Amino acid sequence: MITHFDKKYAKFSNVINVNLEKYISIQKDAEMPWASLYNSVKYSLMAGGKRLRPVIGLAVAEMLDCDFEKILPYLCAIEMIHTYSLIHDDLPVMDNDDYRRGIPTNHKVFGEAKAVLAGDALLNSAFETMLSDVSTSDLNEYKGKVDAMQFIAKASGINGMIAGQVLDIDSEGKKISESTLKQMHKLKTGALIKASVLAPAYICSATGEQFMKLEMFSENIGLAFQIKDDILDVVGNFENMGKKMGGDEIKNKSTFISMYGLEQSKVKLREATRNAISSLDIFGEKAAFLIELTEFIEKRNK
Ligand code: GRG
Repeated sequence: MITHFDKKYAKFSNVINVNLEKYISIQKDAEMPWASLYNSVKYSLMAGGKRLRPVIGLAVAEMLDCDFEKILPYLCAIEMIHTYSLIHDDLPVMDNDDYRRGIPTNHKVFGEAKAVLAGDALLNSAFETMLSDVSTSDLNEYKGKVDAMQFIAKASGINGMIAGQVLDIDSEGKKISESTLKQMHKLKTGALIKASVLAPAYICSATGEQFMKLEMFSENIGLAFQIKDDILDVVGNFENMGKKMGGDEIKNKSTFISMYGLEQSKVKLREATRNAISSLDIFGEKAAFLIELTEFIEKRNK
């Protein structure tokens, strides 16, 4: 049965797809001899994917009564950065995966060199997209947008997602502490999810209290997302996930499953979900869709 939530999620992810297509098309110069790289970029960017991060961002903006047009360049930029990270993570030199989003990984189709460059191009396209919006913005929106952009840069940077990936690589085959595991995920996946919540908070001028609550919310959904991702690597399947499962154990990765086991991981997932939802109390009924999204993160099978 298709629920009201499903319809709204599909509507929001469609808004994102339309805008991603728009922003990435601006970058294409068909006359140029390197235009073929654009096919590689588009192959991964438009391959589907849940669009969870930008959908969360739209839900936050709606809750704050904020115009979607103001935040779309920033949310699409986050999805571009996320896609770049997946392309690079799938490379033989990293996780060496053959499938992603239900289709062969970028390097399987375009070769490793072009996959590296497609990732690089997406990262830069993200910043071009945001900067081109900032440069034409009203002065009264300028500060929030620059703050959002700075947050996104840090979240994906050397002390953010990239740091998390370094910890992930360095922890393979080792026994790591609980705090290192948490820090690794906070950086590797949590930071960009946090940016999806806080970029709209900056741009939509959230109050100090709203900002603080959204920060708590984002940290808890980041944790819930990662615990669920680790659970799905054990119980998920290719049809739903669009990639091979079970890789964490084969690669001897440090995960919530290797640290706590499946049942205890489910308890921790429930706890993080509950904490995320309770940090939305101050928003009252306006938080309804964001609460459903949080429950989706807990219950998803893809
Ligand atoms: C290569 C710099 C660099 C970083 C890679 C985030 C990351 C760091 C790698 C991705 C590896 C991975 C599978 C991490 C687990 C969490 C995660 C990001 C899952 C995929 O995200 P979803 O489920 O994917 O939102 P879709 O395809 O729906 O967008």
